[in-house]
Amino acid sequence: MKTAIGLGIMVYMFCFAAGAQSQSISRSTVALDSGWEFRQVVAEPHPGASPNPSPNAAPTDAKTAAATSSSSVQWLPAEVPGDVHLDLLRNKLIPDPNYRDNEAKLQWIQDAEWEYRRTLDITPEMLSRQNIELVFEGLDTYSKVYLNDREILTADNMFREWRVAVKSYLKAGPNQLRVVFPSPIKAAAEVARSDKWRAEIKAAEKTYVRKAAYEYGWDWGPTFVTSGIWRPVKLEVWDGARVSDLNIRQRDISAEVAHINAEVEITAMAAASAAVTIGWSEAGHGGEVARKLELRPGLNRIDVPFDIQKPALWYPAGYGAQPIYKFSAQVKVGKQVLDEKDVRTGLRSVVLRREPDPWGRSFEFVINGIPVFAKGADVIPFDSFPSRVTTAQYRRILQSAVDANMNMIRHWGGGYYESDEFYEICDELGIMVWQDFMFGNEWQPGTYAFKQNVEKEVEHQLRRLRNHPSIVVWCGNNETEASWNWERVRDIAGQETRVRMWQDYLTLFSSVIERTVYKMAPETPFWPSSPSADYEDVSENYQSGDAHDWSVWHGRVPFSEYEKHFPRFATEYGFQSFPEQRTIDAFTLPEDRTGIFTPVMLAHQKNKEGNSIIHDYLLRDYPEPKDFPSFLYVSQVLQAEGIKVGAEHLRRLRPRAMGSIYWQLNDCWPVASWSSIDYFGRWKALQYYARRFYSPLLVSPHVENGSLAVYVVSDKTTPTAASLRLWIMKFDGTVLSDSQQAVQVPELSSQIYINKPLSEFVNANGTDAAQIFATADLTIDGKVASRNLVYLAPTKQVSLPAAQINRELTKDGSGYRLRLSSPVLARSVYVSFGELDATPSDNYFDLLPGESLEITIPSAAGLDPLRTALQVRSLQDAFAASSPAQP
Ligand code: BMA
Repeated sequence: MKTAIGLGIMVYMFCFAAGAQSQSISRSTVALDSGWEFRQVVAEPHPGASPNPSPNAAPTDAKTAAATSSSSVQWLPAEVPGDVHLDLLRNKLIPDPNYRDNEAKLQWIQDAEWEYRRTLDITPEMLSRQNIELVFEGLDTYSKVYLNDREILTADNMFREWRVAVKSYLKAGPNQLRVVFPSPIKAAAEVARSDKWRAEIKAAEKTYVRKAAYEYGWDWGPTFVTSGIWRPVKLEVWDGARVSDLNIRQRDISAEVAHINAEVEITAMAAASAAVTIGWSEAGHGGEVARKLELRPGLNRIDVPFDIQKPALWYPAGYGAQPIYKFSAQVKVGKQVLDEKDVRTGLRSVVLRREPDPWGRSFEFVINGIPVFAKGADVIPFDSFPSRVTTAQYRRILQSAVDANMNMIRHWGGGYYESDEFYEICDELGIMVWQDFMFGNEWQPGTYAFKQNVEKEVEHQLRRLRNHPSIVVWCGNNETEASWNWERVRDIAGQETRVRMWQDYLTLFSSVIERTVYKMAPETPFWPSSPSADYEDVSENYQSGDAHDWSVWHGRVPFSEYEKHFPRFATEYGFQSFPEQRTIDAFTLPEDRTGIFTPVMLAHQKNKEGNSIIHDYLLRDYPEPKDFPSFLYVSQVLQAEGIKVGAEHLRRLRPRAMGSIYWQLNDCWPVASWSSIDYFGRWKALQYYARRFYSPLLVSPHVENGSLAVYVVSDKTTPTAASLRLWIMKFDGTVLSDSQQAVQVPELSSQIYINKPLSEFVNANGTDAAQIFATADLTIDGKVASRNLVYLAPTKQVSLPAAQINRELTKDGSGYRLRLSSPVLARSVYVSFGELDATPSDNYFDLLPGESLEITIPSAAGLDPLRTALQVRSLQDAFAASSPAQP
C-alpha cells in the first residue's frame, strides 16, 4: 500500500518483516570501559614535610591508614564506569563505606586529588577516517582530560555528555588518555570565589559545580563526595555523516490516529544528496517514510511528519498495556548507508489539567483522555555509588512499585538523572515518572556561566530522555522555590539583593529551563518546582499546585492532621522507620544493636532528631516495645499505619486530590529512613500496606463527624458491581453487627456507601469503643478485592488481647504454604524466617478472630530449616506481657 502525504513524502505501509540492511554503516564505536588505572595525586613534598599525602585524613584503623599511605599513590586497577570510593574498596584500601561508622573515616577522600589513565591503541586504519570523537557519557565532576599530555577538556557538570574531536591529538600506536579530578570540595570553592555576589546570596560553594547534591549528605544519606568516570566512555569513528539525534515528537495522539513528527539531526562532513528513511514497527506491524534531502556540511535538521492509524496506545499500569514502538532513522547516500539510529517509545497523550474548580484549581494528569489518580512514592538514588546499581536492583525496586499498585514515581531532584535502563523499565512497566531537574533545595548561583552550563545539561538530558513515554512531567527543581521563604534565604540583607536573587531564579528556571523544555519536548508538561502553584499564592489548604506536607514528622503533629489538609496533589509526605533485623545485622556488630541510640545506629540515622521522633510518635500510640527487634517491627507498623491515614485520605478526596506520592520508596544505603523498601530491596511494612491502600478498588471505612462512613474509591474506567460487607466485632470474635449490600461503584469515583452513627454500636448495650473494631470487605465475583479494618477509639485506648497464632507450614510445589489462624484479633501479623531467603506473598496483615488465612512462601530452603526459623508475631507480641496490653 502506498499513500502520499505532505510535500513529496511517500509513506509505505507494510507488514514489518524487513531483514537487516546489507550495506555497511560507516560509524563504529569503540568502548573504552576497560584497562583503566587510578591513583591519588600527591604534590611533591616539601623537604621535611610529613609523608602523609592526605593532610585532612584522620586514620583510625589499619585499613584507613593504608589508604592514606603510599599504596593509593601508586597506579592501581580501576573500573569504569565507577568512582574513586569503589576503586579504593575493590583494591582493599578502604573498609566497606556502609559498615558501622566507616563513613566518618572516609571523608579524606573528597579532599584528595585523583587521577585515572588508560592507553588507547589507535590503528592507521582508524586515523584514515574523517572523524574520531571521544565521548564521556558522564564525568563526576570537576576534571581535566589530557590526551598524550595535551589538555583536551575541562568538565564541570556531572549531568552533561562531553564529546571532543580528538583525531588531531592521536597517533598510530599507543596513546595515553588521562583524567584528573582535583578535590571536588576545593574545585567548587574556587569556582565560587569567582562570583562576586556569592557572599550576598549565600549560595553554597558546592552548588557552583553541577554535581549530585545527595553526595554531600542528606537526611537519609551519608556524605561520600566522590570523583570518577561514572558513565561509559567511548570513541566514535565515522565518515560522511552521523545521525546525531532522532526525536519522535508526539504532536497529537488518539486511538484513531497518531500524528507524529520524526525530528532527525544529521551531522555531515560535506554537501551530498541523501535520503532519510523513517521506519516504525510494533507487534509485527510497521511502516516506512522516505524523504530526500540535500545535506550541507555541519548540522542538518529534518522534520518528517507522518501518521500511524489506529495506534496501540501506551497506558499507565492499571489502565491498559504498554506497547513499545521501535522507530529508526536511516541516512543513505546512493546505496551507501551512512548511519542509522533507533529509538523506542510508547504513544500516549499527556495533559496536566489545571482548571478552576470549586476548591481552587485542579491538578491532574490526563493520559489518553483518562484522569489518572497518581499513586506512588518519591524515588532517590539507589546507591551512594551509582555505577554499582545493577539491572536486577532497578527491576526489583520498580517491579515492587507496580506490585504495590503504584502508577507514578517522582524522581527527586537531589540525585542524578537515572540511566537509560531505569526509564526503559518504567516504560515497560507503565510507571509514570515525575522527573525533577537535578536541583535539590539549595539556592543556585546566578552567574551567566552557571546558567549556560545548566542550559547545556538540560538540552542533553531532554535529548537523551524525551522519547520515554513514562516521563509525564518535567519539573524545575525540588523545593528551591519553596526555599525562597526559608530562613537561610529569607534573612538575606538588602532589598536589592533579594530582587536580584529572585530575578536569577526566574531566569534559570523559567527562561532557561522551561523554555528549553518547550523547545525540545513541547508535548510534555512542565512544572516550575515541587512544591509549587506556578507562582500563585497558596493558602493552608493548598488550593492549587502540588504540595509537600511535612506537618507530620518535621512538624511533629499527629497523623490524624493529614485529614485536615486538602492538597490537590501530594508529592511528598512521610514518616521514618527502621529497616528489618537482617538489614541492620548487615552493618552492625552485636554491641551496636542494644538499642536505637548506640553510636552506630545513630550513624545510620541522618535526620538529627530522627530516632527520638520515631520513639516519641511510637509512645503516642503504643507502650515501649520490649526489646530491640520489637522496636524495629513496631517502628515499621507505626510508619505504615501513619502513611495509610494520609494515603486513604487523599484517595477518598478524589477528584479534589488527584495524587498521592509519599516520601520515599527506596534507600541508597542501609539506614533508618522514610523508605518503604530498604537498601537491600526488602519490603518494609509500609510497602505491604501500600499494596492495600493503593488497590484500584479501595474500601476505606472512616470515622468522621461521629459516624462510621464507608467509602469505596475506584480507579477503574468502567462501573463495578460489588458487594460491600461491614461487620463490627469484639476482639474475641463476638459479632455485634453484620450487614451486606450490593453496590454499583461508578468509574473513577470516591463515594460513601454506608454511613452509620457510632452511637449505633458504641455504648449500645454497654459496648466500649476500645473493645471493638469494624471490618469492611469489598467483594467482586466472590473474591475480596479490598479489606480494611478500623478501630472505633484512638489506638492508645484500644486494648488488644494477646494473640496465639496457629501456624501450619507445608510444602507446595517448589515453594511452601503457610496457614495461619487466631482465636482473637491479631494485628499486623509479621512472618519472618531469620537469615533464610523466604519472602512471604503477604505480610503485616490482620488476622480476624477465628479466620484462617493462607499465604505462599517461595523459597529454595528445606522444610525443616524453614520450620525452625519461622517466627510469627503480631502487634501484641512486641510489648512486655507485664505492660498493660495497650494503656
Ligand atoms: C523532603 C525532600 C528531601 C528530604 C525529605 C525528608 O522535602 O525533598 O529533601 O529528604 O523532605 O526530610
